[in-house]
This record gives sequence, C-alpha cells and structure tokens, in this order.
Amino acid sequence: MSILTLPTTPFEGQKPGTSGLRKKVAVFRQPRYLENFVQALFDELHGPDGRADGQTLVLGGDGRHHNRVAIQVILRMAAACGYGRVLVGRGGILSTPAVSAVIRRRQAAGGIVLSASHNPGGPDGDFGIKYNATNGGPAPEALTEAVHRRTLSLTRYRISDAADLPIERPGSHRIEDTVVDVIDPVADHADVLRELFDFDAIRALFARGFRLRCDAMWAVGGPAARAILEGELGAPAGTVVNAEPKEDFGGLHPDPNPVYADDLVAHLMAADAPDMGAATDGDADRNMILGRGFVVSPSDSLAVLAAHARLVPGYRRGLAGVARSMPTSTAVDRVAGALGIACHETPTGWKFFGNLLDAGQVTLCGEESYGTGSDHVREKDGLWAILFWLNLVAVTGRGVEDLVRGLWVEHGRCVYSRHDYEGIPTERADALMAELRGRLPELGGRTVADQRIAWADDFAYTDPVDGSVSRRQGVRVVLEDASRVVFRLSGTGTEGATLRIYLERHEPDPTRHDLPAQQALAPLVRLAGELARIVAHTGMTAPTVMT
Ligand code: G16
Repeated sequence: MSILTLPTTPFEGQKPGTSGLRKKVAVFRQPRYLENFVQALFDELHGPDGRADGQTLVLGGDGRHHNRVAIQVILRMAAACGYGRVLVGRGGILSTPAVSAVIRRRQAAGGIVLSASHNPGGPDGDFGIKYNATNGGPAPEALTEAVHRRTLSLTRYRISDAADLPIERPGSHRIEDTVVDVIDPVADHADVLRELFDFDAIRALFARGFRLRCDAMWAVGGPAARAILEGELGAPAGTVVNAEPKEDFGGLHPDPNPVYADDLVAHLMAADAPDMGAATDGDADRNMILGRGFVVSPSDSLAVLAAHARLVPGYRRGLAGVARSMPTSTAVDRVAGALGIACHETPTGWKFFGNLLDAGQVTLCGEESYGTGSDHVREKDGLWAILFWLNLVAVTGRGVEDLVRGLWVEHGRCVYSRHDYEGIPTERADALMAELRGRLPELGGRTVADQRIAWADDFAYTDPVDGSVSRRQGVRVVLEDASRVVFRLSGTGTEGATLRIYLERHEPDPTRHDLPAQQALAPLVRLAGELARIVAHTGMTAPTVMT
C-alpha cells in the first residue's frame, strides 16, 4: 500500500446548495469529480498539506446507486489524509440522522454523508455528498463556501492505492495507518431514540390494536423503522412497508409528500384505513404524518409536537425555544407565544438551526419541507417524528386528526400550501426573481390582484449566536391581515431551476377550518401569479407539484 499524489484540474459547479453538493450520477461518475470535492474538503478542514492525525471520521450514505463506489474512494482518501479512524456504516449505509448520532456519541471530528435525500436514485438519478461537523450537523455556510472556492484551484489529490475493503460485515480493517471500523447502521441512533420516548406506552398502544402504516419508500429508513416499530414496540409484522433499501428506490421518488407518497395517502383514505400513516424519505431525515383520512401539514406537525412536548419523557422539562425556517407556517409561533418561549425564524436549510441548538436556545425545530427534529441530534429525523407522534397518541388517547384539530381550535388554522414550478430554465427563473426583487421597494401599500400589500422584503438572517449574516433568502410579500406569499428558488435540485411559492393565511373561524386549502388560498395564488408574472417568465400555467 502507498499514498499517491495525483494531478487534477478543477471542475466548474462544485458549489454546495441547500444541503451539500447534488448532481446527476453521471456527473459524479466522471473521473476525479468526487475526488476533487473530497480533497477540497480535506484541504479546508486540515490545511493544504494537512493531516487529520488521530481524528475520527464517520462515513455512510443512503445506499443509492454509486454509494458503494464512492465509499471506497473516500476510505482511501481519508487514509491518505491521515485520519486515525473511520467509522463506516455496514455496507456503506447510514441514514442522515444516524450519521449525526454517531458523530455525537463517538466524539468524531465530523462525518461525510452520501445522499441526494428525497431526489430520485438509480443510474439516471441523483447523487450527493455533504459534510457534517463535530456537532453532528450540516457544515455552516462559511465552510461550504470555502470548499467551493478551493475546488476552483485544485491541482492535486491524495489517495491510497489500497484495494477495496469488505464492508458488508462488521469488522475492523486497516488502510495505511487508518483503522476502518464497520459499524451497525442503526444501533447508535436507536440508543438515542430509546432515551427520549416512552417505549412502554407505545408498546401498550400497539398491544391495544392501534394500526400504523409506515412507508419507508424503499429507502434507508426501512431497517431502523422495522427494528424499532416491529422489533421492539410490538407493531405487527408488515407495519413497515417498502422497507428494503434499494439503489433506485424501486424507481420511485422517495419524497414523503402527498404527491410522491400517494400510495400511502390512498391507504389512509380507504374505508379500512389504519389509525396513522407515516413515511420517510431517501435518507430518512424527512417525515410525513397522516391520520385516518387526514394529512398533517409539516408546519402543523411541528406546532403540535411543540404544544405537547412535555408529555414526552425527553422533553418533560419543557422547551428552551423553537425554530422554523422562514417559509414554514407561523403555527409554531402561536404555540411558542402561548408557552412563553422564543420562536426563531431562520433561512431554509437545517444548517441554520445548528448554532441555536448548540447554544441551548431551541429544543425543537422544523421546516415546511417535511423536516422536524430536536436537540437530540443535529439533523432532522424521520423516525424521531414518527415516535413522537406515537408517544403523544399513546399518552393522550387522542387520534392524529384530533390533535391537529385541537391546535386549530386553540390557535386558529394556518392554512398553508407550497406550489412548485419545476424544470424552469435557470436563466428564466433568475430573471423572474430579479424582476421581483427589483419591484420590492414599490410594493408596500400597493393593491395587487385585489390584495392589499402591507410590506415586502428579501429575507436576511443574522445568526444570533455567531453574528453571521445570510442575505437573499427569499422574497416575502405580506398582506395587511398577515397572510403571506414567499418566493424562492430551490437549492436542492439537479436539473434547471425550481421556483417555490409558499402561501399562508390564518383562519381563526372554526366553521371555515375545513375549507380546502387551495380554495382558501386562491386569492394569494392569483396575487403570486400576477406579481411574479409566472406565465410570462416560465410559460407554465400551473405548478408541477402542490403540497
Ligand atoms: C434540504 C435541507 C432542508 C430544506 C430542503 C429544501 O432537505 O436540509 O433544510 O428545507 O432541502 O430545500 P430547497 O427548498 O432549497 O430545495 P433534504 O431533505 O433534501 O436534505
């Protein structure tokens, strides 16, 4: 075995988005593409000729196509970089929350997650890579931007010429001076979850005949969900469906929302529907929750968890505060107000919660994009959310729908929807946003599509812990009754641009809570179309996805 220093030249476009670098598999397959990004990361972490002497790195991915190849490359590069130890998930598999749990429990220096999350997989699908820091959370913007800058000037990378390691079984190996331990992909994460929830109460719930359908979408969440829900909590075999992880997610789009998890929705709408439905995504950090005949919006889910957190052992002492991404509905703000705790509004991206969690300023956080989590790890966590809901149902004796309706009765309903326009040519999407931003100064006090605008801005965030400022995080247009429309471009796609439009209106009147969301939000949809001139810019007359 020896360490090689090999010449390379930069690739354009290795700029991490909302959550790491995501590209088509074919892009990652190009010789030196992955190597360049990893070397740029190691250079930033350890200095240009630095060595990570003695440090521990966690490594794993969601098992999508190209995962196995990439794992072996990174193992050889980590050895060349001098890591003392690499903890790699068996078969190269670790869910995103599991990586976070392992980093924290084993005091690792950081971890590399190979995932494109909810994006489709397979040879023609997407691949991705991101770095999580010592706190177990996604690297802050300052690091991802520095890595990108370094990718543009890279001239060489270092790699061991060792053979592939057999990582399909637990064991310990060595590349150069680096010890490579193959670890159980579920154990650390399961230990963390066990400490938080009342497993006895959930076991009793299942023993009473409670029926759950948990759809793992052929992704990495399946084995952990099966082990805990069926193995430990006594849910009947078959509770977790689509549970075997597949490299192409069975050809499906592993995104737990009503559009892509339509099979689960159909089961929960059927006459003999189970009591609760749940789904997790490609890397098992997102979740969707359903009651019988009832879909819970992610924003409402966060608000319900916050409102009842004290009923769950891990949060019995109450919440230090809560946080939500800016486009997420204000339902949790209302709950926080009633609880007398702070509610922080951050830009889209889980990385923005990290400092608040580390500083003990918030306990729960969540996003409209089907992510909820807490200070138990530094990632959103799909199985955590499912267990939290089960725990609440078990100890309150109330169903999923009843818990959400209780929130609406107490705080009014934040009627909410997101409209996505996917596959827009990038320059057209950029032109739309530029025009919108250009109009911002004149919007306050104007009436557009019969709606009176109170104020409008481009969201900027100053991190209260380290003072870092993130600008241009989304255009907000707020009406006099506090209804709002938010416009931003997705930072996770791999083809063209996706325009996301977030619509929210508060409805205090209980007799109007059952109005279909799209009907209640129709005036805001008209306002959004007129303001952003969507048809003129994109040629599209309707969104491709509505959640
Ligand atoms: C990632 C981020 C989330 C973000 C979501 C959507 O989730 O971790 O914080 O809300 O993308 O981002 P965008 O609107 O830019 O596409 P995941 O599950 O894809 O890692």
